[in-house]
Amino acid sequence: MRTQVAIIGSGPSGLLLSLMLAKAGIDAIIVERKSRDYVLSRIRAGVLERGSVGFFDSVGVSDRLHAEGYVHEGFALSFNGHKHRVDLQKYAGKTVTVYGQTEITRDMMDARLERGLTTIYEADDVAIHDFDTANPSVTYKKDGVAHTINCDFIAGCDGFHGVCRESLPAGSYETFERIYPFGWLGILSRTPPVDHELIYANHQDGFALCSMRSANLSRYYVQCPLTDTVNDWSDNRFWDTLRARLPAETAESLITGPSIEKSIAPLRSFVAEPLRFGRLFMAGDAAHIVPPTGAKGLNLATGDVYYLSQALIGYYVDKSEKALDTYSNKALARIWKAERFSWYLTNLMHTFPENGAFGRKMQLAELGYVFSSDAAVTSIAENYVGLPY
Ligand code: FAS
Ligand code: PHB
Repeated sequence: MRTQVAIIGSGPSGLLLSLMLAKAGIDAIIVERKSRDYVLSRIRAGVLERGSVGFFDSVGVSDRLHAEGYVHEGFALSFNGHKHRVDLQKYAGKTVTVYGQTEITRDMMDARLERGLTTIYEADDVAIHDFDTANPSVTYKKDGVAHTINCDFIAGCDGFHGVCRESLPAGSYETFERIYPFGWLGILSRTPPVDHELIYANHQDGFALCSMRSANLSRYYVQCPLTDTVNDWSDNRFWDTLRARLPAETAESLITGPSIEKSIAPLRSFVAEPLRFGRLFMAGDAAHIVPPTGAKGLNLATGDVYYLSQALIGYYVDKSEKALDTYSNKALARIWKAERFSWYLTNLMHTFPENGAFGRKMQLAELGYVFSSDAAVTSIAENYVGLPY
């Protein structure tokens, strides 16, 4: 097989990149190790920046997003028993859209199918080769049969545990990492959301987040020890813990129900630099991870893919390698700003017993300052809606 761009991974990064390239007439094949259904079974992000929505608009996959997504003009941070709203429209002049990653992934998969674009699902032993030459290739096995894809470029969109980063020569990249000493226990429940907007709760017992997917599908999270497993958390224990961390008025209106999904995700900040290795370009979680506190993971991935698609279009359409040469630095400049915001909000909203009583006082002082200063709340708002590309 031959294609112009071989994309490893059928998550949001790989799917959006392939659609942006197809729109420019550039051929790409996606190689995905899991099945379509498995990819769609993963419950992940929930908030889309205006910029991400614009990218989905640009490749014609946003009809359901606009029909079923929720446009939010603000969100709340709660602390000391009270909610404090961050007015995104007032302080950043933009909104965000609540629409599950699962749904936009489904929309992009369906669009690729309708447009006759090739995805190899359930590909085993995926490997990348000769990306330091002008003739890279990807090999894989499908139903036990070996295949090779010859290509001009490889896009590493295979997430944090993918094959691309582990295929890089030792010493060819540098990593920067912060692993947080807790996880997020998340549940889905077929219950009406407790509020019309998201609530991020700072509480002495731990962080909590109230989010949603639809008028009758809620997504909730509580900070939990990394040593916990979902078996340690009955639904009743989850609901009691969530209630205890919310302002009383909110806790009283919480409607609970059986969990239909329950999982614990570890939190880390991670960046691998650079993003380019000859004809291999890294994008999305394959290159960086943010703690979900700032709702940046998926939105950073779309930003990378926008820059990378523009660079590849520059190569094929304008016969220029200039944007390929600047891709890594350009994407990293935006990545690090999102890493900072996600790290900042994670440190502000979670309990860190190791920081002691003084650390707790600093959190509450920072929160008090944020809601007494237009400059401070503007900073949070403009980062939450997404910084310019
Ligand atoms: P993905 O990890 O989504 O996709 C990579 C794809 O590559 C996968 O389909 C994988 O199967 C495939 N792959 C891996 N290795 C391969 C190989 N060797 N060969 C072929 N294919 C391979 N972000 C938020 O904004 N909010 C959240 O609440 C949030 N929650 C998250 C919870 C969890 C448990 C995780 C892991 C992430 C969460 N994220 C969240 C971040 C998440 O949304 C990512 O930012 C987003 O999925 C990034 O998309 P991709 O870069 O496409 O990576
Ligand atoms: C979610 O709805 O899953 C969600 C929303 C906002 C976040 C993280 C997760 O910051």
